[in-house]
Amino acid sequence: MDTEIIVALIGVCGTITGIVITAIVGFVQQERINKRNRQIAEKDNALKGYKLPRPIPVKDKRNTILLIALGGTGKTALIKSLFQNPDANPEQETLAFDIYCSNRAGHREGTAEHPMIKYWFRIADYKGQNIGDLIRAFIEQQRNPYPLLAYGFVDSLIIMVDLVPPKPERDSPEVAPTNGFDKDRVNYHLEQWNDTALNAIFGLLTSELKYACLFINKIDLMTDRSPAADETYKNAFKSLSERIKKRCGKARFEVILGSALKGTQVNILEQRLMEDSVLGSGE
Ligand SMILES: Nc1nc2c(ncn2[C@@H]2O[C@H](COP(=O)(O)OP(=O)(O)OP(=O)(O)O)[C@@H](O)[C@H]2O)c(=O)[nH]1
Ligand SMILES: [Mg+2]
Repeated sequence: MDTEIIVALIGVCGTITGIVITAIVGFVQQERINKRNRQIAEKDNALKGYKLPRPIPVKDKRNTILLIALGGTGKTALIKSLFQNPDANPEQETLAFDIYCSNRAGHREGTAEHPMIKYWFRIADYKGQNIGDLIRAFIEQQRNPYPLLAYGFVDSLIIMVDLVPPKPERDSPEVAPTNGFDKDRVNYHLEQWNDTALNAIFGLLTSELKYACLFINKIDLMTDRSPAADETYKNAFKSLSERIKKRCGKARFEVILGSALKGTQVNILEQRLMEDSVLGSGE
């Protein structure tokens, strides 16, 4: 064979080998980069899981609610009434709160012209008497992947008070209806939900809060339900409602006079919770 042809063939072979080696090196490098990116994305997702609430489908709506009240005010009765389930059981029990989960079908934006969607309610029933326990349990929650009560994702706050103290023992006779509220009980709520306590509660919330409510319970025990009497019940808690309102920022705030046991005005609360739900992001 001609020397020139041999040289040319060697040259072509060299070029092809060079191209193949470059392609292999490029491929290996790209694979390394892809692997690294995958690892970063996995880590990111894992970290997100520590910050985001449990995912729900994009077309559904969610409302995560913090419910706080002194012992015997009627929190558990309210949850049962809201969920229309006498046996509502908490999905998660913690030191300071039980978290109840419930789904409800309803019109989007709350009115009939909108299509039906699924609402996901999660209610944390604060069972402690000590706000320190509440804060500790809230922080503990954040250590769970996809916490049920994720910081930055509490949409609603219900502070519940009552007009009459609970019966002293579970088997004591039912409290009878009365003409006028119990001043000592009202003062006890006002003392307990002072500025310091409210600051601690609102410290757990962010500007994501959409709705806050002061639910004045046990209205069924008031024999006088004239508009003037209703006004006096609301006025008894005026200083507390003002303290809450001033901390609400852009969130809607209202006072509801109702009865968790009889279901009075619970439908209004439920309507608000649907209206102030947020769309799922399918995280
Ligand atoms: N008459 C009347 N009684 C109520 C109402 N809501 C709750 N109760 C009664 O008040 C008592 C306490 O109610 P719960 O729902 O257990 O109160 P709670 O806030 O969950 O109490 P703890 O779990 O001890 O913190 C029970 O005997 C209820 O039947 C109400 O609207 N009207
Ligand atoms: Mg309870």
